[in-house]
Amino acid sequence: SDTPLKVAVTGAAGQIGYSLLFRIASGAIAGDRPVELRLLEIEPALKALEGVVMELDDCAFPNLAGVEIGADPTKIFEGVNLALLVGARPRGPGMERGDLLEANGAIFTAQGKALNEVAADDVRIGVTGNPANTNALIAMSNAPDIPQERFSALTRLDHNRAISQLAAKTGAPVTEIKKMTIWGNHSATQYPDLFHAEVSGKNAAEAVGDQEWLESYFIPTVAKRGAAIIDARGASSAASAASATCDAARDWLYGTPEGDWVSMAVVSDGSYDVPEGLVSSFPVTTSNGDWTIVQGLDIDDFSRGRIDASVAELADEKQAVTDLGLI
Ligand code: NAX
Repeated sequence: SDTPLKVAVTGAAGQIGYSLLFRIASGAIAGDRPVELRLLEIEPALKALEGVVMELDDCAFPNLAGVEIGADPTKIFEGVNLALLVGARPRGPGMERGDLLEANGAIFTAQGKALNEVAADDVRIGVTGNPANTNALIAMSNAPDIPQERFSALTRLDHNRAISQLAAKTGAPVTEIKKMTIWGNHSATQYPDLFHAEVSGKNAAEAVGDQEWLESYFIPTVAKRGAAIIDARGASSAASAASATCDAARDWLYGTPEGDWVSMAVVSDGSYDVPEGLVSSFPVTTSNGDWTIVQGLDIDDFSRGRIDASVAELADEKQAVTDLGLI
């Protein structure tokens, strides 16, 4: 189609935005289809955002059909087909978890309501800003007219990190790794699952054949990769988060390849005993803009314990935002 895909990005003047906007404008989500960018920021960041827009102009991207910026979500989200909610309130010094949830609650209730009011009928909403799963739950709960299936939180970066670690361990190229799964919360409790993944068509856990590596190296390395990057870089992951945000949106809109799946945090229908209504990461396939949770995987006791622990954390966050009156 030649009609531009209207893509909103929030927190557009931030670190992730500085990588994400250029990837979207050069086709990482929609390929050759033109895109129109709608960039939301808070007032004090609009000047910096103007500078980023100057740079977007200077790239002369052939498929960038237009850019609009502003601080009012009901203007910026008008008619958008895809909304990437990246901007969030980071945890500051001395901030308790309740303060963090409350600060983000204010952002995601307002954005959920604005999307409900003005987004296109076919809108898909991807949440990258942390705490991503619970922010998605808040936005979803404040947008009653948008089907719940249109909301998702990003665990694709964790998924890609897990693929990369498995590739390094086995010597296989990343293209030979299929059916990776991240379960649960995008947090240190997430569970990257090698028992259903494949390396060159073989079961990954068997191909690795090293439960000690899986438990003591692989899982913590994937789960704590964000902290390792902050240690090394002095700033949190940004280019890789932007890349994963594009991967997730592209696969959601255009479908997963035959014989593979991806990880997305989506509203649970009770699959795998994850309580209905929690936004939790699952293995999903996508087609025509809709996702389906992969069914029928055998979950052994080891995996069950890991999934339950992460899901318990999500239930806890849900309770906290319920108590705050955010959902
Ligand atoms: P930055 O602090 O660089 O940028 C965030 C931007 O959001 C700022 O420019 C800020 O002005 C803006 N913002 C704040 N409130 C806003 C609002 N109400 N409306 C619009 N914009 C608003 O953070 P950055 O490094 O870009 O990270 C963004 C978010 O992604 C953070 O919450 C971060 O924790 C999260 N991440 C999520 C990841 C994931 O895999 N799900 C990985 C990377 C990243 O840590």
